[in-house]
Parts: sequence; C-alpha cells; structure tokens
Amino acid sequence: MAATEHPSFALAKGINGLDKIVLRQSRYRSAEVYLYGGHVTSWKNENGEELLYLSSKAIFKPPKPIRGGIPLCFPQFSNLGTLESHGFARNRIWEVDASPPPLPTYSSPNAFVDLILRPTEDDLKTWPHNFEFRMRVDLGSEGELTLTSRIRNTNADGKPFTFTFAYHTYFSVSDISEVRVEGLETLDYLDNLKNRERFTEQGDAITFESEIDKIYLSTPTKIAILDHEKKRTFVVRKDGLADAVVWNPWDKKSKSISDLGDEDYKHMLCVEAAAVERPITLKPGEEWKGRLELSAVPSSYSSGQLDPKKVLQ
Ligand code: TA6
Repeated sequence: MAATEHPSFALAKGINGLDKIVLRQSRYRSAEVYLYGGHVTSWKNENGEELLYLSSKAIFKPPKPIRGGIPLCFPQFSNLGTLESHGFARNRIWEVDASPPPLPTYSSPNAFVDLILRPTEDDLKTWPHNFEFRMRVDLGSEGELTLTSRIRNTNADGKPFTFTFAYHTYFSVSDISEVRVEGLETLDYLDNLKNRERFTEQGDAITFESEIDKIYLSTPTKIAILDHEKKRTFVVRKDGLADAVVWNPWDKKSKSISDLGDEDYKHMLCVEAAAVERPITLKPGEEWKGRLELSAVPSSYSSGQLDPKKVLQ
C-alpha cells in the first residue's frame, strides 16, 4: 500500500481503496482521516492504542456514512431540517486543500492536513447555498488531536445561510457502565428520547445504565470522560460550539443499527461538540470557526472519584 509522502502527512489507500491521510507524530502516535466524509477514523496514543471507537461493521462505501470515528454533521444536525440525518458533509468526497488561508499550527513538528469541501451540483439542488468548508486535522506532539473547521458563505446572490453542526465523536471506552462524564452537571438539556423536551441535569457526574440521547445546552468549553478501567481521561475542549450531545444507543437500539455490533454499545460513547440550540447564520463573505481539541490523559483515581476541578481547569 504505497503512501505518497508530504512534509506533514502521507496519502494512502484505505478500506475499499478509499483515499486516506495518515498523520504521524511518533512510531505509535498517529491519526487517520478518510477523504470520504473528511472523516477521522483513527487516533492512537504513544502505545499505539486506539482511542476512537470504529465499528467492525462500518461500511466504507458511499453514500453510507462511516460508523465510528468522528463523523461531521453539517449543514444539519440530526433531523433538525429537511436534509438527510446529520446533513451531507459526512458522505461527500473531500479534497486536500492545496492553499488554505493561514491558521496557527498547534503542533511542532507539524503533523496536520487541510481538507476542503464545496457543494456539488446535486447539493445545490437540496441546499441552495455556496460554501467553502475547510477543516484542519492536527496531531500534536503530545498526542492531542485538534480539528478546526472554517465555514465560509460564498453565495454570489447575497443570500445568508443558516446551519447546525457537530463533531460526532465516538470515544472508545473499556466498559460504558464504568464511565463518568464530568462538566455537564446541572445543565439544561433537550432529551431526544422525549421529543426534545427540556430538562435540567442532576448535580452529579453523568453515568450510564440505559440508552441516552441528550443535547446539553451552553456547556463549559471543557468536558471530561473518565474511563475507570483504563485509568484514562479524555478531555474535550471546544470553541465556537456551545452545546454537547451525549449518545449511547444501549442494547435495544443497537440491534436496529445494522452497521453497529450488538454488544458494541458497551465499548463506545459519543460526546459531540455541537452548535444546535442556536443555529449559525452567515452572510456572504462571513466565516464561522469551530474548534475541537481532544486529549487522552492518564487519570489517577483515588476512590473512583477524579477531582473534576483538576481536570476541568
Ligand atoms: O448524535 C446523536 C444522534 O443524533 C442519535 O439520535 C443517533 O441517531 C445518532 O446520532 C446516530 O445517527 P446516525 O445517523 O449516524 O445513525
């Protein structure tokens, strides 16, 4: 599988011959992004351990979105509009952006790639707006993974457009019943399992014992996912994305999702940096930026309780 080397990334052939980008920071620290969907499918730490969940039943064949990794939901989150669920960005072929506008690099030496998506003729029939969606995927020297999206309205007809957005990240966890999410306590959320009715979260960390599908509103910019068994904490930092979606289909719903293994819900959790409650409107020439930074840190448990203050500082 010959890879085409570039100073900061390698272009290679992935599953079903789909083009993918490989970012390397060291022998084991790596990340992979498919041009199909601009989709991060792998993020590995210094021990070569996979940090993202990717379904063993994932279908790498357009137009089916890839199940797992980090799907991009744009220009519509879920069924909040007339388009297909989660919009079309995740099942379009993206390109490597040869001349991206400058953006600070987070890692030195640089391991990053710039991708770009523009609407197809077909897209313009269903969503009649011209845009440039640029995304930089950056793998940092400490293994942190940063996705920076810049969406520009390039309509020539003076029309603004409005969209919702999410980085639909699937984290790999050892045992969902042993996982806690810190940083969303006491927040209001819309419950997708109850017609998006609005509720307020209880005061303690979120734990998991059944299906969950909640949109937390106006969250802090940092959220922690504590994997007790792996003594690992994922820290999610986000900018320009006010909300966070937490999803686990649990056993029954899993059986209705063909490209998800029946037992896989035990080893995955979606915590998605999102802009849902207040859709983003851009006039022609305007640009929105949404940044997601993921890091995985060893967590020193005492009594299974990790001091959220330390993590979320
Ligand atoms: O982000 C949560 C959610 O909207 C759930 O409602 C569930 O449908 C999930 O996304 C997966 O959606 P998908 O279209 O990828 O099957």
